Amino acid sequence: MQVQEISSSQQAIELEDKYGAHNYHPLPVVLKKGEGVFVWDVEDKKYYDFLSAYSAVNQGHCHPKIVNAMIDQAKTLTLTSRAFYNDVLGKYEKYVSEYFGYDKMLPMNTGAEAVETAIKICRKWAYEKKGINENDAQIIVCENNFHGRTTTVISFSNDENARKNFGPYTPGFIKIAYDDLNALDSALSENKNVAGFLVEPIQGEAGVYVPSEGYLRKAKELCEKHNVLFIADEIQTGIARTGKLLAVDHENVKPDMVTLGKAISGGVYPVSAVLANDDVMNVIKPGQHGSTFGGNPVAGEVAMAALQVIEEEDLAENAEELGRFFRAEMQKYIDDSTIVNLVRGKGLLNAIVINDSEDSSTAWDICMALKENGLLAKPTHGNIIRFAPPLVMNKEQLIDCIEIIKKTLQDFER
Ligand code: IF1
Repeated sequence: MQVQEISSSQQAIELEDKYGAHNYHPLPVVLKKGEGVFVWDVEDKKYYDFLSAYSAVNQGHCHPKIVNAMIDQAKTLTLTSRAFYNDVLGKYEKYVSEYFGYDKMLPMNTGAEAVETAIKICRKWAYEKKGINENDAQIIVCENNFHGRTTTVISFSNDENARKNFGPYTPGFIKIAYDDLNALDSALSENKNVAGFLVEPIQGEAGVYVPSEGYLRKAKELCEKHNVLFIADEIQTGIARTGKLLAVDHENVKPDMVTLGKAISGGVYPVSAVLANDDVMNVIKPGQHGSTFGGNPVAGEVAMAALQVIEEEDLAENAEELGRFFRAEMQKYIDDSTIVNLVRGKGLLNAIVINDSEDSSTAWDICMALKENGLLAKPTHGNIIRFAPPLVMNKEQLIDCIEIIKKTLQDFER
């Protein structure tokens, strides 16, 4: 069976259209190489990557330390399954647990799997520790959440595109407004079967919504008051993206459970994890949860290398500093703009809001123009463009990118 050679972007696009499910609508650019903050298309055009694979390549594309960790382990032992022990998993679990300050971690592969795992642990804790009657557990979630695309997770989504015609839906979730402590307090007071509160410290897909100062801390306090687990989904906001190791660190909040994914592997390999202390994690007994690839030796070596890079290259500090600079520079542009309403974000997770309707093509058109000018970004919802470069970007490169963004936006000014 011959493997098709790709000689043009158009050819690659046509192959995906013919042979691949149409579950995405990508920007029409076909990438063949990535290095640090740069990617190249099939025709060798170079771009700044301002999406970072949705915050998975925080350490930059193909970071040598991470790739070499994968290569070395892949040549040694790739997968044992959990039917047997191996000489990587224990040190991986120790490294990650201590890195984030928890007693234990449960290794999985994708972000959605980590969220599903956290939901299962939360429910089991509710029945076996809190004393809620079996099958009565409720988990509070926020409007406009994004936690993955499995059937249970989309059951509590309010994005019709992600949810419609995938029913029947998993019960046991209460939706409240994001960044609304009164709504959380009411939900906790009115429902005696609440097991957990699952929340994104910043709502990424919804459009990089940064909650009010103190929201996360007060939400955690309310959860403590009602003996409810505070579960932070840091799959997109974690691993230094917002200028701290975890976004909850901005408010010194210690969640009862944390889900991690994406940049825990630097975008080199699918790795995710759930963190918790023994009083929660130990509700899981042998044979009650897992996956074939969860915690495999390659994942372990890749994740340890990826986390070392975050520390060694001070990427959280860099994200904090460059993020402030980015928002300040964009604000100067916005002050005189007729099309950009605002810029918001934390660290190097930012977005601009275009003053057009959600269903307008303006944000998409701007991203197409940015592509022509050598910078790749993508709208989240109609009129919002997310800007999230790899955290290894330096100030000179960021200045170059800001000039590209300003020049591109200028062409859309009315
Ligand atoms: C897509 C964005 C979406 C996540 C949070 C769990 C997951 C994600 C906070 C699931 C995944 C990805 C999925 C990808 C686009 C991207 C994304 F917000 F990052 F932009 F969709 F909202 N929790 N986010 O952000 O992790 O199973 O994907 O490993 O599905 O289109 P996953």
